Amino acid sequence: MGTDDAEGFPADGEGPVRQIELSPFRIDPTTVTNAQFATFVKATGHVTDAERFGFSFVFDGFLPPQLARQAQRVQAAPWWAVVPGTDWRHPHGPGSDAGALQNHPVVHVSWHDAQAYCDWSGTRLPTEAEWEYAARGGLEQARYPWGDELTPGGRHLCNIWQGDFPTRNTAADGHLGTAPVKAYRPNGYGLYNVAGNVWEWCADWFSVDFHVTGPRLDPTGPAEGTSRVMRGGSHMCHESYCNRYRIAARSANTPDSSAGNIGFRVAAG
Ligand SMILES: [Ca+2]
Ligand SMILES: [Ca+2]
Ligand SMILES: [Cu+2]
Repeated sequence: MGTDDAEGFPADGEGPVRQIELSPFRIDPTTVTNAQFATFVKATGHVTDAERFGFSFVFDGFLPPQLARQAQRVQAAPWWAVVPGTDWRHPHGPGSDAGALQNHPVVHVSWHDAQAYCDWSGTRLPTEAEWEYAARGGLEQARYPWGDELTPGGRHLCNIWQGDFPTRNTAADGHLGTAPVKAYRPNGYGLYNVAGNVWEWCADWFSVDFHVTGPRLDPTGPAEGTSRVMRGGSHMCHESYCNRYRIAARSANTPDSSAGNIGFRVAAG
């Protein structure tokens, strides 16, 4: 687990490379889809954090011009627009519709929403160590789930950003925003889109250094924290800005946060 890759971000706590032992577990080949999340909401009446707060974060390139002009921005990352009326059913703001995206990952779901889905479905979020073990697909210390080269033979194997971030997305990989959860070929363990498409919530609290001296057997992360781990990168990741589609890359967000590039996959056992 972990990396000392020269292309990595040591400040994120990607290293050191360490030996981890995990008990057997199961993990879903795909992230949870809009169709699956709709079944959950229908059964439980669950109201997501984005719906309670009345807004979520949308990449401004997906907004109609008028909404994009009006929207408040995240100062440090102005391509993120704060858009009222955005939620998992309306992923690109009010007036948009996830109806045509049934087999795409559900987005605008917080860590709490993901937990609620797990409670209902008798599953759980993977620990960060489980996620990484599964995402590696049996390869040892490879940079990506399929090897060390991003586009072997010029072929795109995951959904990230091509062009100039954040102004021009050529979608050379076939997808401007999210892709269907089974797009591209799976890794050695049969998991789809661990790299790119959407960030995936993990169970652990985030820390940049807890793991350095932390448990090596079934690690579950620190006992407390302010943000939850997200792994895998998303359709908005570009090598010029954030190459966190590498398998060892890490990120985090507060557990009530949601955005158009964050989803989750479930585990069990
Ligand atoms: Ca793409
Ligand atoms: Ca992913
Ligand atoms: Cu990124």
